[in-house]
Amino acid sequence: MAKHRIAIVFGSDSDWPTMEACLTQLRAFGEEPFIEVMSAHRNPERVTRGAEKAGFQVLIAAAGMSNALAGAVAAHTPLPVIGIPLDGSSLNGLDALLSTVQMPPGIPVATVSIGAPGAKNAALLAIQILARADEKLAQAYRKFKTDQAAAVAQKNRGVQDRLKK
Ligand code: RP5
Repeated sequence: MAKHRIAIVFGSDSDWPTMEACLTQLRAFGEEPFIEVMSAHRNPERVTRGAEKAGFQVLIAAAGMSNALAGAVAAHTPLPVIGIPLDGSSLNGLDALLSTVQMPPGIPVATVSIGAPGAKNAALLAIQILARADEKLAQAYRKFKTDQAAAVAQKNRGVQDRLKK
């Protein structure tokens, strides 16, 4: 098995506080991703490297402002690309959202929500993709869903108890 099945790239070290949520969620499933800061605009030559040859199965690309990174990565690989729009400007991530999601037909980028929730969901989506060919990971994901549902039930019990008082 390849050392890293998932690669995460993001546009700047200033994105790290948000992207840490992605790493934390992947590690919760025992996945250790490859990580690199690269920019579609500032060092575009890094974006064209052979991700498939490196053994990755899923790529996650995040940037703030104009998130050209996710689309540029998708243009250079047959691998599935998950794009995270980051909140890095006075437009509160709307600019990154539109530039991530509005891909021309033929170059899909699976776009998640803006910022930390999206960073977490990108990790979960990557796990779901890998889990299709990894039963152990699929079981872990089923447990994650069950635990999450139990947590909601617990929250509901708490609210119901407060209503009785
Ligand atoms: C984007 O521009 C980065 O992803 C970051 O969100 C934003 C600002 O980058 P820095 O100026 O902090 O390097 O490319």
